[in-house]
Amino acid sequence: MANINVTIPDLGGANDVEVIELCVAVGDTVAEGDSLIVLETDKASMEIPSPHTGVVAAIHLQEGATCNVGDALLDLTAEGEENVAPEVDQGVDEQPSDTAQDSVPEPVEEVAVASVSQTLEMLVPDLGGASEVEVIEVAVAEGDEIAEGDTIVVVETDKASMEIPATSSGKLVSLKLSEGSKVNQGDLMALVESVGSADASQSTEPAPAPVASVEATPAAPVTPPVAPQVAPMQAPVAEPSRDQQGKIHAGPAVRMLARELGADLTQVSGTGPKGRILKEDVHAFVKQRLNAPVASAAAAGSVIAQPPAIDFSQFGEVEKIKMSKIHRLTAQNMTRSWLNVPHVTQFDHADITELEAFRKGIKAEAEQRGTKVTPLPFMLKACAMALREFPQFNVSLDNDGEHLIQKHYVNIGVAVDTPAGLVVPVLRDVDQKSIWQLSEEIIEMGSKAKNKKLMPADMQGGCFTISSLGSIGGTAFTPIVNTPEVAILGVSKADIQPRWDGSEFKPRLMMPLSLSYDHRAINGADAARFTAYLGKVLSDIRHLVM
Ligand code: CAO
Repeated sequence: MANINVTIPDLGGANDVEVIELCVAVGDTVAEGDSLIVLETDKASMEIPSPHTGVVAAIHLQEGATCNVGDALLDLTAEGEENVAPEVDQGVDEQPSDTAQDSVPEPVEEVAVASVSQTLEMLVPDLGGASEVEVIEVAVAEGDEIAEGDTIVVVETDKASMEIPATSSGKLVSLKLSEGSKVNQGDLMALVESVGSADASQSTEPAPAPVASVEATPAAPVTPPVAPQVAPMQAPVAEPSRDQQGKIHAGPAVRMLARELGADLTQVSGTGPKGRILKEDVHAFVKQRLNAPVASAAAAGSVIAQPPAIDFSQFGEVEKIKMSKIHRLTAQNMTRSWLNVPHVTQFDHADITELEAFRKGIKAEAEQRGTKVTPLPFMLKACAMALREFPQFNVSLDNDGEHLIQKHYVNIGVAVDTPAGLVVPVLRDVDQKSIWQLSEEIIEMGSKAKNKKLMPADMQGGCFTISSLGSIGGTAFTPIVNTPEVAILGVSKADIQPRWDGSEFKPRLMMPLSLSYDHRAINGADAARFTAYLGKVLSDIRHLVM
């Protein structure tokens, strides 16, 4: 008989992680791999599997307790084994032992034994909460020698396509994904044989996820499963940011069920202890969603007929081209916003003559700093100030239809046109950043967008969006509100125009502004004040430092 002290494994750097479920009791017989407890961090819930078969002799953690790596979890009594010490470090300098490995729930790599060669598992990294993400391209083949940073696959989420790079170098011995596969965080992508590494304890795992059963907390989907013919929006899309939603309390089985049914857990009310979401809650939510829109749409008589299908080949040669996923989802998002949000667009001009002179004056300094300053960072800064001045623009409509969610942070998205489609990376805390910082971030985000390097987190948490067509042309346009935000600023090309100064016409550089807003949240007078304020700040950028 042997006593095995099972400890908490590496939790991917998370501290004070909550025990949300005990899966065993004292006296239970557990098999290797059986779940012992379920932990929940801000980002994921995870089951800790048993490293051994045995009988639970004592449990050291209770539901609701918090724990850290190395904490005593429970004691197992196993037959025919020596006493087993808690987990020890598995570096190459240590002599790896079965017992040491046994206290780790599920190793993410095969630790090299008296050698520096190892087979490493490459897992799908954090996809910003997105699940069932489609692999649209596989960039490597089995047998390839790959270097750290090489693209392994390209995946496409609701918001962007992105390349997933190799996290170490070596020979790709097995590829576990193919084009069209649907992947989640933690899925096995590939096995890589790394020979001659100086440090065999180094893992290629992108995020040091403790076990294979880690489930990313699903963020609110960008596109909920709503047909374009929905009734007037009674439940606006939840802000896809975990910060605003708070933690979702649900076990892995509930999360899996929600994924299978396409239910957005951020919108499900939990009836379990401490508001925990149960399977019944997911079923009730889905049932309600299946009934409600049909009934209300029909009642409102607002079902919109699809245009009839037309065979265009009768008029000439045609070609059927598949839309990219981003393109399809952008189309759905635009339709949903256009149909649900009562849009109004306020047009105005900002006199940027002095701003432009200042911008030209700092061109040399910008070059020295290795950056470039366009009018956009000034627009961002001015909008951030306007959002502070007019907080009614920095809200989202709550799902209950009775509240507004007032945001006290100022994150602004910038629409970027890429060959793969329209994406909106979000710049954080714009009100706290300098023009230099914003210029650098715009360039970085624009380049990431065009090179498919944006991660979902880069596109979440926006309060307001700027869509700038200023480098292209046009005098005005009517941008569509990027729900759940309530306003978007369209910027067109600045042009010299004659302005009357009271005694004569003067040539002034005028930048056209087109502010579209959700008339449920904002009234017309506020919109006119907002653009007038932008005009004031941009015409005399000393206001930007006030
Ligand atoms: N009026 C006049 N000129 C403008 C201007 C404006 N409103 N906005 C930008 N410009 C000028 C810039 O000053 C720059 O000229 P200089 O080199 O002489 O200074 C030139 O246009 C090009 O600017 P840019 O596009 O490189 O940089 P930006 O900061 O304006 O935009 C980014 C950055 C990432 C938004 C841009 O690269 C991009 O992708 N633009 C596409 C716009 C788009 O797709 N919008 C979405 C439409 S939504 O359907």
